[in-house]
Amino acid sequence: MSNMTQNTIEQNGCEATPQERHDWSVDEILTILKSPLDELVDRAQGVHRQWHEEGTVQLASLLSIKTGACPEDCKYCPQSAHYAKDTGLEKEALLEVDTVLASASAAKEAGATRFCMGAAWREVREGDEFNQVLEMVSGVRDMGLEACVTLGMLNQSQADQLAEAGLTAYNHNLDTSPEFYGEIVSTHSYRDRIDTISCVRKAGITVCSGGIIGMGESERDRAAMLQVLANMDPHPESVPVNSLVPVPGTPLEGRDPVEPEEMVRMIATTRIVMPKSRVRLSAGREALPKETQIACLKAGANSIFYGEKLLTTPNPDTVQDLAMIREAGLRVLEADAKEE
Ligand code: SAM
Ligand code: DTB
Ligand code: SF4
Repeated sequence: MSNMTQNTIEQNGCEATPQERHDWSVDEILTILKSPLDELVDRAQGVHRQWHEEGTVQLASLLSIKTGACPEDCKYCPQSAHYAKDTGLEKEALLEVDTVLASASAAKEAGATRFCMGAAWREVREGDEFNQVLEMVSGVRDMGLEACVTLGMLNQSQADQLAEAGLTAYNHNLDTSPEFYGEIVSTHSYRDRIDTISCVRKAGITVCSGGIIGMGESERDRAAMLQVLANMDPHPESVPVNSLVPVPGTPLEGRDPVEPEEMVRMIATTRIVMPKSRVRLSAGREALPKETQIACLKAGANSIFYGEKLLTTPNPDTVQDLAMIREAGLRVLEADAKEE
């Protein structure tokens, strides 16, 4: 351990996370999640400073490259065909490669360093559409951006082809605890999610995996999801923490909104148990006061989705986001200043 790291640990007391652990128990994580808010945030800030001295926030832009008509029944998701007659979401074909690359270029112009492409697929199927996605990935990489895709389940050969195309990261969220998953999705299993993540890892692509709070899960479920993620070795390089966007027409439309404090708690706990990962303050920012978002950035979030749309729902204004980052005393991560 360097002297500097040792000093930082001493300054922050014994609660720092001196090294990454992969043996967390659910109870340990739950205790952290439920600890007094000041203590929790202090501890997360200490860990954050210890591992991310640079104080930067990554801007990741999102684009839905294939929208709607997904055969899966994820109860939070506006893109599921099961709820289409109630959400009114129109099905769209896969976007053209040029259209996607124009959007990536605009995101880069606006300051993003990562470009994430989402398809409402249950799973990847090889063929013309997958080949077009491979072209999108290499085109985005050629622009000097990190490329992430989220395409549902995949097998090893498909993961290897994405790696070959230069993919930086694959997003596949666990979304909640193993115990609660069946309440939210019945058309695929938690095991399926883990298997896809293993293929991504074996292909040498970085893993982006996190979840959603506010779906009716307990605090123990939140801790249990973090346990599964934190006990992966290595940890997912990026961990999106979404709060439910309760889209009218989905079965979860009537859920109580997530209290701002719960988001701060979830971000802080994620930072403590996965000290090195990029923790992304993800969906749900439209409903979060700016002060809460700043509290999340200070408690360990170091990435946001940037751009006025997520996949199908709105996201905050970019000018306001840049002002918020400045107000938090942080700066935007620049293209060639990667420190992952
Ligand atoms: N079909 C792929 C899959 O399920 O992995 C990729 C697309 S899916 C829309 C990606 C993620 O978006 C989900 O795992 C979930 O975490 C998030 N998401 C979808 N709808 C959401 C909502 N209403 N609120 C918050 N997060 C949501
Ligand atoms: C993630 O964890 N959140 C993003 C991204 N990964 C793909 C998606 C959020 C979607 C929110 C609902 C929508 O806009 O459709
Ligand atoms: Fe939505 Fe993905 Fe579930 Fe399809 S698999 S319903 S796109 S979350």
